[in-house]
Amino acid sequence: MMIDLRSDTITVPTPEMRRAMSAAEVGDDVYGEDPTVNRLQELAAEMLGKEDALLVVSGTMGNQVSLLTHCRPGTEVIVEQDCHIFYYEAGAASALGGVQLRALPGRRGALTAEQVEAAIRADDIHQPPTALICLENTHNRAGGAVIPLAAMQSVYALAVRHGLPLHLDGARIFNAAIALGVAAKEIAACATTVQFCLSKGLGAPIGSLIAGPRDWIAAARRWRKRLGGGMRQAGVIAAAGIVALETMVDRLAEDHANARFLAEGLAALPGLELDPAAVETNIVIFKTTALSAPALVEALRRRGLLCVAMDADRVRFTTHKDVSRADMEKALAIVKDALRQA
Ligand code: TLP
Repeated sequence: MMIDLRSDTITVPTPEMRRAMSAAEVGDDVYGEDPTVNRLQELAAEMLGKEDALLVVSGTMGNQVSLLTHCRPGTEVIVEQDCHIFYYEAGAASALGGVQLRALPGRRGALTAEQVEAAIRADDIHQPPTALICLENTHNRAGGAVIPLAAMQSVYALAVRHGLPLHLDGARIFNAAIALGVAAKEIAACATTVQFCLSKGLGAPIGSLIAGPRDWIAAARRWRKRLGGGMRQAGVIAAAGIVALETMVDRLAEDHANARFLAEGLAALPGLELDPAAVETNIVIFKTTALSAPALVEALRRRGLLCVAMDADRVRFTTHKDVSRADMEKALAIVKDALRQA
């Protein structure tokens, strides 16, 4: 059996999710008539402290529907330079929205209010008007780093001062909430709109939600339809999402403990560099000095451990509900063996 640490997206639905899916009451969601989708959207809005929420196919669709709803072509969006919207969405902001992304270097994924303020455009016909500020929490490429509440609050206060909306890519907002020991709605309170995923650590097979003001969600619903994301009897998906929100949030702490355990073991190995104290959630990114990242990933794959290279010398391990502490111990033994033979 392979130990699969490529992503928390590889998690499979729980038996309870499967049961809920097969028993789901459904209707045509393009007419707003799927009771299970409606229940999921209400639950999501409630958990995030927003007026309304909308189910979308994926985190990428959630972020892009959000950008399309907030921005006009020719406007600019301030993002952190390693964020998913900039790095992993296949240029969608420009391809679909005609939006220009202004990427700023973050510290562990976070931007400061001063940095963002300096990037807001002046009212000048030469410049693209700033339309939106984006943050990502937890931050994927920063190793699952959590942006502290105070840092989120100060950027949000700045956005409000400038009359700009703030969109949070909270694909893993519940990991951030568990790590900070706060309710997800306290994090969401630092953003105008939020995207979060059911299909990562929470274990649902498909789906993300965007949440925000009621009139904004109404406009987002039209963008979702334009993109072909209007689903019909989507209650079969939503049913698993409800189980995810009701039963899978608190156990994320286990994934965080496994990630820290893994990080401590990896830090002790020659040829790898990382600070285990910097591992706050379920993502472990480390530097490999003895082998290139792709070579190490391949050596691990041959030994039964799957992970991903982030760039030439960094590798990512992601923990999730479908791996155990025993798998962590096996994974460490595999890494040790691969490095010994290199
Ligand atoms: N991240 C995936 C890959 O796309 C890199 C992963 O394996 O981590 N925001 C963040 C912060 C994400 O990490 C992801 C997925 C998304 C958005 C997009 O979600 P999906 O994959 O549902 O489009």
